[in-house]
Amino acid sequence: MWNDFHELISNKKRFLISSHLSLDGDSVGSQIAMRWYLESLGKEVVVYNCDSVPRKFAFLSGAESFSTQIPEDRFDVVVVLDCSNLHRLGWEVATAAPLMANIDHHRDNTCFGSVNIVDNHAAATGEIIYRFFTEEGINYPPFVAEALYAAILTDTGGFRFSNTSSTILKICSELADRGADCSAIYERIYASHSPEGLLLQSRIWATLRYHLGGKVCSMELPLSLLDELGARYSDSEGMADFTITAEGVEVGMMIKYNDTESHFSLRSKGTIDVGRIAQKIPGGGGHFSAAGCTIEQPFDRAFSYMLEILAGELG
Ligand SMILES: [Mn+2]
Repeated sequence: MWNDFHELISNKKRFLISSHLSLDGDSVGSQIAMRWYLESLGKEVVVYNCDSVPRKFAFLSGAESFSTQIPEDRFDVVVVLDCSNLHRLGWEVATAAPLMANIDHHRDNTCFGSVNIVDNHAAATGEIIYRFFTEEGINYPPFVAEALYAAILTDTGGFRFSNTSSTILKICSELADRGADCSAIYERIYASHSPEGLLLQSRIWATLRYHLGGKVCSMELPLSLLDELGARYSDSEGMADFTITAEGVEVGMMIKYNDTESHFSLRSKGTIDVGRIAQKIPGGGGHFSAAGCTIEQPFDRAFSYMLEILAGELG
């Protein structure tokens, strides 16, 4: 599987790495690891993303060099990580380089690369990169182990989701042996907030409502609240996971909206495939138990449309 990748990168000099909008722990960690790997081969590497690194992942060594300045140069190869389709990148990547590597674990990946390394059984793109390093006998430094650990930690919801297997725990055990500080990483990602960020979360909690006989739970974030409180978009990250924590709830949704569009983060406890539901909306998609889509409608209309879809699914 990696032979094509080796062939793609051999004799190439200039690389661009990029990932999806709203960077998460997996996209940040995977990009740090891939950057280290390519640089260790003597390549020139730029990491560019539309969005900046969320505050809680900024402690990861290597994240400080991520750029949000759209690159004007041409590259030999673009490496796209953790991104199921090019739309999710949020920028026009096609002109940046003639060749593209696509490394991802989303099952709805559209295989848009010149080389596609897509393993939908992997819990995180970080796990795919870990396997690559392990199979090749690559000896990576502690900061890379830390980045890969953060990638897996966050894509398993802090080892809560059903993708938390014994294999994943063994991988994380090795990453800890290689220098990932599990307790410090947990603290930085899950237990550190800005005062404004925590206030924002309290306002989001206050919007919690149940629907369809208690089978659906929702929380909302009007994006104007960010300015009002001086909080950041990334301060709300991870809150969607709480929408499925009440007993009896089968589908949870967190809706972030402005006047013209409404973004839904969907969560499922296991009976409903929210990835399939998100795919009903153009540009939407994701995993069985966690997915997202944007409806280009103001909140009220988008919300009742989504409830209608869910009513059909839940019978
Ligand atoms: Mn991921």
